[in-house]
Amino acid sequence: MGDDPASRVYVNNKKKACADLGIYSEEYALPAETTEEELLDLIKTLNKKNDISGVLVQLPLPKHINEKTVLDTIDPKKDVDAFHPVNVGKIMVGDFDFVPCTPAGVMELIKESGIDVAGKDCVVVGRSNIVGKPQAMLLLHKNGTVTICHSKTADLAEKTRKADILVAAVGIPNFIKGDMIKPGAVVIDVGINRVAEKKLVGDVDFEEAEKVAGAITPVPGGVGPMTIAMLMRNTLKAAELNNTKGEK
Ligand code: L34
Repeated sequence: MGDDPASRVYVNNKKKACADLGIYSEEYALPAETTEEELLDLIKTLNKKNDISGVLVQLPLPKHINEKTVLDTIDPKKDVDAFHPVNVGKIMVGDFDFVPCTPAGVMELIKESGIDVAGKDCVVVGRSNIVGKPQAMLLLHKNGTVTICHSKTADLAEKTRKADILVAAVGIPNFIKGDMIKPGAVVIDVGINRVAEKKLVGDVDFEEAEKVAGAITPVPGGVGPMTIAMLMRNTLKAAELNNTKGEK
């Protein structure tokens, strides 16, 4: 909803991933002036539609829309973002169908790189409901020792320097400098900051960090594409859960 240029790019990437995989998708690009009631009505319609397995409302939403009300309206069984409180609670308990796409993508990168989280000091910088909090929980489920840092954290660098696995999700360009990283650490950059017309940078100062880190993700081409891959996985899961493939 609205005309956020970054959202336009992300949603296009999601539609393309669906098309590439043969997943049917519908897009509703609502104008910024749409009322909350109209948006909620559309979600309720899609909740009921049998040929739709997953519903995702791309964030951010315009200011006059209550984000929480919107996310609460999505049927938890179709909630491929895992933002509904029911799914958030399931993640906390460790028994979940859907995993939020960005933190899930980070976990997949770690796993596919052959990195064992168990016993490692994991530091997550950022505490958003969408990334930081669920990220910490997923690392904890893999037996990491997890610290969540945020804007009020005292002596942040002292904490990040202890991290074997460092996840940066603050939304500040080049925030994590080389001297905040433990030599050999795994550094995962969730940030996508537009600093100039077509220039994207992460939350990690890549040039400095790559000299210190043992493994590091780039921006673009790191966590972003993984977010989309995990959305596809959640959508497949949703199709299985909802049995919306026409089978009885
Ligand atoms: N509801 N809102 C909802 N679910 C989400 O999972 C998201 N997110 C975040 C923003 N709002 C959301 C995304 O989809 C961030 N995000 C996202 C998705 C895709 C990419 C980045 C963020 C992506 O494709 N990144 C490319 C570069 C794209 C570009 O050129 O801007 C990359 O290589 O990082």
